[in-house]
Parts: sequence; C-alpha cells; structure tokens
Amino acid sequence: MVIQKHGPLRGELAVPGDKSISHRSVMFGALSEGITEAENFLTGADCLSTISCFRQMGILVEQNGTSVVVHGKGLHGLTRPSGIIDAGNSGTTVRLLSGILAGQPFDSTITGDTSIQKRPMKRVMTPLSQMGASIASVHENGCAPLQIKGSPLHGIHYLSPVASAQVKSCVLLAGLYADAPTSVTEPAISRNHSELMLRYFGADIQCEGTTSTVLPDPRLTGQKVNVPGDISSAAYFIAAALLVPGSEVLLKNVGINPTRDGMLRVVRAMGGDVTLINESTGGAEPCADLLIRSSSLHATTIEGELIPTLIDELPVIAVLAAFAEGTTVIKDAAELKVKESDRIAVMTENLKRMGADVEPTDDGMIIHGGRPLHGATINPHLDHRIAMSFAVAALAADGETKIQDADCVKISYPGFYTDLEGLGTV
Ligand code: SPQ
Repeated sequence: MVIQKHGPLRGELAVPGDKSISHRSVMFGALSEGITEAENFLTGADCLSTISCFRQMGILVEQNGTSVVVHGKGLHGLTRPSGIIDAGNSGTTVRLLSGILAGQPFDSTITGDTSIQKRPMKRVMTPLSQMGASIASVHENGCAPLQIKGSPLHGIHYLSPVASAQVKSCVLLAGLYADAPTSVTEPAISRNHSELMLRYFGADIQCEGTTSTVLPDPRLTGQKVNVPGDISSAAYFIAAALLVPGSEVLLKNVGINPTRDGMLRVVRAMGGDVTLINESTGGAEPCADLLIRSSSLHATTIEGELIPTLIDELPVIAVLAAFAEGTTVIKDAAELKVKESDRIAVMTENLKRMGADVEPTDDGMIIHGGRPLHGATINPHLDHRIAMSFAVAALAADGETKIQDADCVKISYPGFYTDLEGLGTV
C-alpha cells in the first residue's frame, strides 16, 4: 500500500463493530440458552476465528455479513472439539477460551498462528492452575499450544499482577464452572466488557473498585447485542483528522465505555478538537458520534491508570506525539511488548524510518515531537495496529510511504483502506 501526503479529510464514517464485544457476543451466546443475535458484528479475521472455534465445539453460528446468530446450548452444552482449536492471530480468543475450556468435561488443545505461539500464556495458566485446572504449554515455553484437561474448578480470589481484560475475563469465565464465587483484583481497571455483557446475559457479577466477582453456575440466556463502533478503529480516523490541516470528520456510533476512552482524554490534553454528539447511555455500552477537527497538538505524559484504557491506541498516539510540539512521555506500558508485535520496538523502528526523534524505554517511549516526518518503507511486522498507525502518519508526512504486508489490517479492520479512501485520502 502506497500512501502520499494528502489534503483535508472530510465526511462521515461508521467504523466497524467493536472487536472485544464481537468476540464476547459469540462466546457468551454459545454458553447461553437460546438465540443470540449480534448486529454490527466485526467481520475481522480475529472474530471469525472465534466463530470457527465455537463451531468446532458443536455450536451453530450463522453469519450473514455483520449479522451473526448464535444458537446457544447453555453453560454445559459445548461438545469435545473435532481437533486442535485454532484461534488464528487472536490473543482474546486463546485466553478467554482457555477459561471456558478449563471447566469442560472434555480435554482440548488450543493454539494459533506463529505470533500467538509467542505470546505469554502463563498469565492465564497460573490462575487457572490455582483453580484446579490442568493446563500445560505443549512446548513448555509458557506459550500456546495449550493442552487443557477439563477438571472440577474451585473459586479463588486472584490478585492479578497485570491490568489485563483477557486475564480477568479468563478467570471469571472459569469461575462460571467453579464450586464457589471467583474474584479478580487488578492493579488498575481494564476494559469491563465481560462484566457488562455477562451480567446482561444473566450472570451474577459484582464490581467494586478494581475487583470483579462472579457467582458460579448461572443460567445464561441468549440476547440481542448491538455492537457499537470500535473506538480502537475510530482512533486512526481521530488521529488522521487531527493531523491533516483543514480536516473535519464525523465518526458515527462509536463505543465510549470509560474503560476504553483514554485516547479521547489524551488527545484533548494534547489540544485536539473532539466533540461528542448524540451520546447514548441506553444500552449496556455507552456510544456517541465523534466530531473531529484538525488541531495543532502539543506533547503530554501518558501513564498509570490511563494506560489500560488506551493500550491498543498507543501506536497511533505515538504517531500523534511525533507531530506534536514538545516531548511526549509514554510510561507504565510494558504490556505493549507482548501484543501482536513488540509495539515499543516496532513503533520506534518505523517512526525513526520516517525521521522522528524517538527513544524506546522499558515500559514505553519518549517522543521528541515537532520534526517534519518524511515518507518511508514501513514494516509493520504483520501487526494490524502498526500498519494502520503508519497509514495515518503517511497522510501528514512529506512524500510517499510504502506499507509492507498492508493487508494485515484484516485482523481487526478489513475495509480500512477503503474507508480511508472514502474520506478522500488514498
Ligand atoms: O486479541 P488480541 O490479539 O490480544 O488483540 C489486541 C489488539 O490490539 O487488538 C491486543 F493485541 O487487543 C486486546 C487488548 O490489548 C483485546 C482485549 C480484549 O478483548 O479483552 C484486551 C486487551 O488485551 P489485555 O492483554 O490487556 O487484556
């Protein structure tokens, strides 16, 4: 994909459905009695992997574009998978499904692509083992493939060392099959879609501070889920509209759950012009239209409890920081190293190729912004969020930028380049 510096972005866009909520609609729908209908479901490769995993366990899932119907079989209705379960590139699928598989009356093995096989799974193996699960890393390297022998589970109170929605959700899902309540306390609140949605499907879940507690053996019932637009996908258009002078873009129906909206807080702190319109708090998840106008940006510091609320947006925030006046510091974000790529190393490598002044640190980046960037050849290391972040950088950099393996965006946003084009850019 070759992208040039471009004039203003203008128009309206509805970004695709939220990835985290789409995954969960299939998972929780499968464990419910009756039908779950998800609208605006994300058809990215990760969510299709989740669908195919549940089909392997006997769940009928009908998909017609962004409409998905899950024929749930209840908490105890999954059947022994036909073979090794393949989660593709999706960390969410492996980790959440491990919690479900730990409590089944059958054995299973779950794995994924080469990137997934390098991502840390001890973070879910440790609490699941404490619950009595039998879960082993086949190559004894703490990564997938994971071999799980279904076992009786005990309720625990788990003090998680990381603020991770995947760890929290894995333990809470195993807790549905435990003999007593299960709690997870995190160092800071991570996205709470599992809690909101499990409650909506009928589970008894209490949240207090950074602790979530689930009671075992609920009767879950299929529901209608209107998946809001994914703020992590909206992030690229927010950034592009802020950076390219003269831009004005309206992003329709974006999820603004406070455990996910850190980017909005950060871009405002950087001087970005972002207005929320038509806010709705009616459903389980709050939504709004976002009106973005180009702005001159200045540096900020991003740290602490803010980090889990914008962890997936940090690559594109780093791009904004490279164009902003002053020195932006990103810290407490070591989790970036264990995503689809090492996002600290890969962002640093590619920002430097474009002429940015950036230093990687153990837990983030220091970006001395305001230097003009120039086009370059970008290697996203097959990481969708890196490819999309540099498509944004390309719009504001001098000359031409070439993004290698550009179709890796299909993981979370198959229509990304078409939507960018729709705003008059590619
Ligand atoms: O599913 P996967 O591959 O882990 O996807 C990513 C992403 O960038 O799309 C992370 F690489 O999002 C995670 C997110 O970082 C999705 C997620 C969820 O749906 O629960 C939670 C976050 O991960 P974590 O490790 O902080 O729990």
